[in-house]
Amino acid sequence: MEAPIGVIDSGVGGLTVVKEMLNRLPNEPIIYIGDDARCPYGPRSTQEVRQYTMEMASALSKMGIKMLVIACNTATAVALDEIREHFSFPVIGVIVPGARGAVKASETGNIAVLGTVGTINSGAYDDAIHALNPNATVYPLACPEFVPIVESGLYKSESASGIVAKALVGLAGKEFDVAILGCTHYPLVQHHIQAHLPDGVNIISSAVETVSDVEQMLLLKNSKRHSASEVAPIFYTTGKIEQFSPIVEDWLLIDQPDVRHIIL
Ligand code: I24
Ligand code: DGL
Repeated sequence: MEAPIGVIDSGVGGLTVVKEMLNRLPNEPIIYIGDDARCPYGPRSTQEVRQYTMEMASALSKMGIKMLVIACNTATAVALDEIREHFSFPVIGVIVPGARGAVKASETGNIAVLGTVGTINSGAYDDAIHALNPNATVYPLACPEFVPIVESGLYKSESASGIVAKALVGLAGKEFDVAILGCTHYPLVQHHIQAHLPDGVNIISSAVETVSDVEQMLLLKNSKRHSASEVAPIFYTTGKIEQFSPIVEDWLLIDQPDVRHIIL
């Protein structure tokens, strides 16, 4: 099928999911919308996040997509069900895949979840984990400091390590063998997170796990694209093209990416 897969996010963070998709499903065309003008979603109200997510999904629906991936954890946490009910194409969020990866990887059933305030307050990861393993114990931790560390570029410096260490004190004394990176940005501070978690804790990235679900859904719906030529992804931003493009170039290693402005 030639129709593209739509991917939406509060900004550029969803490019962590796109990166996995380009690696593992290189023949699938992608249309991405990043709502940079209203990023971050993490501190916003449920109602705002639902409305913004619906606006992005509607824009992609009009362009014609065969599937939608909500790459943003905060948007998935509060808007997935509503978006699913509203459209006829399959909709995949990042939370169930992340939860499944964690439940599979955990021997003890004790799982830490790191995310934005919106994601953690929604309880969506707790629900998804308990649906898969009713005996699981979940330790949720909101880490509102982490998105700003990445977006300021501070994640590359050693001072980020201290900020991460301080946040993770919230898990002190808890016993868990798996931690979920329940936010698009956290793979960029994964080394700092790993360094300040107890030895042997396995880190699961929802971005990585999600692509398995996308692939499965393509097979289930028999909607995998057959031609083997690669199609360049199209990126829309509600923000500034000249701020979005360098991040795409840097992160996805695409020269002169097709980045366009969109008003929602
Ligand atoms: N990373 C993210 N957001 C940013 C950033 C970053 N600036 C530097 N890096 N800025 O998210 C957000 C501000 N908006 C304004 C509107 O236009 C878009 C940007 C994480 C991205 C994860 C893929 C650091 C950085 C980078 C390149 C690649 C990855 C990365 F410069 F983290
Ligand atoms: N994309 C968001 C998430 O995965 C992080 C950035 C934001 O707060 O908007 O939760």
